[in-house]
Amino acid sequence: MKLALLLCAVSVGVPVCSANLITNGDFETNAVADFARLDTNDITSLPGWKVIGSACTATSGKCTLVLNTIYTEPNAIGTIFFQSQSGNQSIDITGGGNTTDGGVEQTLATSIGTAYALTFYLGNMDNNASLYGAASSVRVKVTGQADQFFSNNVSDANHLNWALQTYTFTATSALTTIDFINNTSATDNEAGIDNVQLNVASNTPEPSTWGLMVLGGLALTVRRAKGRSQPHRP
Ligand SMILES: [Ca+2]
Ligand SMILES: [Ca+2]
Repeated sequence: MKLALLLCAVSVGVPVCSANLITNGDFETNAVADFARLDTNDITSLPGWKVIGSACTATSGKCTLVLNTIYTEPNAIGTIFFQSQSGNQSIDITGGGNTTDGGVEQTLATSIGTAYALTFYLGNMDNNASLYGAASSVRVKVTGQADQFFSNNVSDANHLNWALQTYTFTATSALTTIDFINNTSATDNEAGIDNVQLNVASNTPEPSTWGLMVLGGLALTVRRAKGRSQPHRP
């Protein structure tokens, strides 16, 4: 514990120890029993996030679903499982069925010229399941940046496959909005998002370098302490 605290204290501002800037990036706030359908412009159901989408408002499926990790569905291949990547909840930005342009967004303070690392997990349901036969795809829209597209086409039998996605950008505004917008084929009803994190990524040594520096400093301190505690030889 003491070493961990020291690492944090020494490496303030580096990704390995900086705080996640995203609010409720794990979608755990406000527990749902099995799942919940969220409509566009909802800013209360998922604290920190605003539900977005235009086409999805005209359907009963809503824009984004919150899924408890226990949620399952019967399917032609047997029961399929929508386990979270982290914690007890994830979201599905295809909404109910596939409402084509659902998603969520969050606006947060950023420093112009600073590089940030955005990471998240993208969930794909087994492509062998009926209604889930395509890759899960998301369009990430960040203020001042070109749109980024991420896709996961890996199938785990009857379960979600969660794949880590990363994107580094340099902020161009004091306020940055990050959108996760469904880009999944209408033939597939799941695009999972979980464990969203944003950390400062600029002008810092690699985490491994920080670790070596700290351990080197500790070794030096220990050697000096030992030198002081040893009795003088006659
Ligand atoms: Ca979660
Ligand atoms: Ca799929």
